Amino acid sequence: MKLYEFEAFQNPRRVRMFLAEKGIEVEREQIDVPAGEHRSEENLRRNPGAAVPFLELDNGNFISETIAISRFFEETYPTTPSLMGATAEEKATIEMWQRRVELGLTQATGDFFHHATEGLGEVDRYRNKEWGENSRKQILATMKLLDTNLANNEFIAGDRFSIADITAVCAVDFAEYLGMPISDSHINLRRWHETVSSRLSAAA
Ligand SMILES: N[C@@H](CCC(=O)N[C@@H](CS)C(=O)NCC(=O)O)C(=O)O
Repeated sequence: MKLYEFEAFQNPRRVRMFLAEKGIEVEREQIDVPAGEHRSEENLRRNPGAAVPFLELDNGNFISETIAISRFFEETYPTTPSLMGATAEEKATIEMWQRRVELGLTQATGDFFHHATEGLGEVDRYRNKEWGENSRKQILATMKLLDTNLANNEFIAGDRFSIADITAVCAVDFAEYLGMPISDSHINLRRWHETVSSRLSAAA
């Protein structure tokens, strides 16, 4: 099994954090995304979505999409800590928050990066500045939503650490890199960020 990734980016970090929380070790290979290596013929065959991360299984098949890769490990290693929920309600609640965070922060920070900044430079030349700036609004609104939610919950999907926290901390850190740090007024989000960032997996 091998994980193809590019260390600096948020989606590969989500998978590394997920694996670290579960104590699973997987061989990794770097794909030079800023150089466009993810768009080579060979890598497009492995992941037609032209992105990292993607996982090569021992049977030669490939799985891409961070959430699908995480699901594979969640199901394959059932005795490791569950990060995607145990009961029907837990699973649905985690998925609800994971989805909100993925659309409102992961996707929006990606759009901001590609459209409001130089993004991947020559590798990806299409820019729509207006769309980039619209993403900023979405990022700030999602941070506010999370702050409100965290007033009554220790973690994003309730009282247990889950994949929703992993998705969120990776996106919040990327937002900070893009010049959108957590607002001083968001005291609940700040408290949560400090707690989650102090986990060993956050450095994976
Ligand atoms: N929906 C995909 C998104 C993956 C993604 O966008 N990865 C970024 C790195 S964080 C990438 O490889 N971007 C390449 C590009 O935009 O050309 C997932 O969840 O894994």
